[in-house]
Amino acid sequence: MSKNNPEKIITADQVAQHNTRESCWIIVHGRVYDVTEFLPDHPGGMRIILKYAGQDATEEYDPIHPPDAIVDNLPPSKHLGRLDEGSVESIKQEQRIPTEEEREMAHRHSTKPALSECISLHDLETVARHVMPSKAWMYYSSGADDEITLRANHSAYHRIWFRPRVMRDVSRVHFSTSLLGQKSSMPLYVTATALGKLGHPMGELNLTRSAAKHGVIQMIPTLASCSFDEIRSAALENQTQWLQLYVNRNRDITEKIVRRAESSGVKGLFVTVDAPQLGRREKDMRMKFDDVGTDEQKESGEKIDRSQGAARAISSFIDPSLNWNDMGWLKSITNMPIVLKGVQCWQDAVLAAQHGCAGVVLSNHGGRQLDFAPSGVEILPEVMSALRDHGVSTDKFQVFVDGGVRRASDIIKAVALGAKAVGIGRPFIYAYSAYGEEGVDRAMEILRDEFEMCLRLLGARSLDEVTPEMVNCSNLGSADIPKDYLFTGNYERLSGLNDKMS
Ligand code: 173
Repeated sequence: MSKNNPEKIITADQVAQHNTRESCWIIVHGRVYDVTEFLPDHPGGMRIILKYAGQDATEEYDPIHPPDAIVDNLPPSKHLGRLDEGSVESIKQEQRIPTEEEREMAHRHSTKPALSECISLHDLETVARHVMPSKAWMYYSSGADDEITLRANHSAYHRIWFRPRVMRDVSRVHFSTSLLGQKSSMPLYVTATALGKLGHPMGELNLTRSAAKHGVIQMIPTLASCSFDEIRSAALENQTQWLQLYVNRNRDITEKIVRRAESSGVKGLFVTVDAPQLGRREKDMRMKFDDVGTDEQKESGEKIDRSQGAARAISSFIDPSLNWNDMGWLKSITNMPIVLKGVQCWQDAVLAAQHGCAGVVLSNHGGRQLDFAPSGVEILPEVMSALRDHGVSTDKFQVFVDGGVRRASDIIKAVALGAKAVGIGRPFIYAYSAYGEEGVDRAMEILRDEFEMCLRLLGARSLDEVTPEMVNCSNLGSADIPKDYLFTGNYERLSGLNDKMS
């Protein structure tokens, strides 16, 4: 809501006159804002706003910002008033000439395979890649640097083989569990991923609604496209949600977020600790580069480094000074169990336990942060044994893993090695980017089917019976390093006589 001049009605024509660098008004959600002075400070660059100068910027704004961001970031004097409803249509119609990419995407959506044809998470991902706007695909799919960790996250699971047991009565199998004291129908949760509306207009709500139907816990991201309140209100009364937290340089803001989450019924706090600075995701950076233009920015005196990429540009609020001494403060502002998300070696897992955390997520942020950080499942055995050696009860202190999971068999491998559950991020986003909420439902059903089959064939009736003896992980830690496509591509091209630069 506009805090200043709430009554003032402004026509689309009036807004349209302020379409320059010198006087730039935009419309977001039916409100008119003067962003002229804010232009140089916009974390995503100036040019993207100028593209909408004098116009309705809601469609561009929505996927990247929580609904209140503009209200909170502009001083009240820049909240000019409400757009005259009657003039909205003409301005919208003018804008609604679909771009070539939009037309192509609409065509791809209308000709994509029926959802029932998707029988694995890979299928959903394939369709998503085909139908998603390239900006969204590049943002979600990108990993840091050469993306070696991104690929290692998945391939690490291939180095773990099963040691199945037979001749057990597996007529009934069940795989429900308890995560931080909350029921979960499967040993998995929907992990936090930012900017959910890039893939689908309902954004994170697709995940909330599907998770409710399937008894799965959802971790709400700090940087969701939907607001925290929207995501909480979409949840059913007894549905469990956790909060993923980026600690802000301004601790008061963080404290407010945490207290609000706890009082609204959130059941766990997952503090991201692997992102004091955001990694270089080059696919995403290239996209942003196209969007914000080139030299013009320099000439216009813009402060922002345009080579950032969507995520990096909006991450400057994250506090890189966060350290173990802050644990006391964190514990003092909440009674929720605190889990550190992004632990990458056993020493830090032990420290987390010693600092009173309820658990850790062994994670490298989906391969988006430090390239050559090990995959979570790769370090799981050494983490479990170090925790035991340090007298930590691994019943009370729960170890989670995320990154690279595409099958229930992957999850069962992690459970066998001591993980309580596994976080799944990209596959669910791809599922809804392709098919909306039903896509997530389908992904959940596929995983459920896979669990049932896999447990039977492994000879385990419940997760308690999935023990370390049921996997052979002697190949973990071996030198199976994914290919470096960027490097190899250069040399293959140079050596080929017929190669031409395209
Ligand atoms: O991985 C991410 O993209 C991410 O966590 C993030 C962080 C800051 C801003 C946007 C996304």
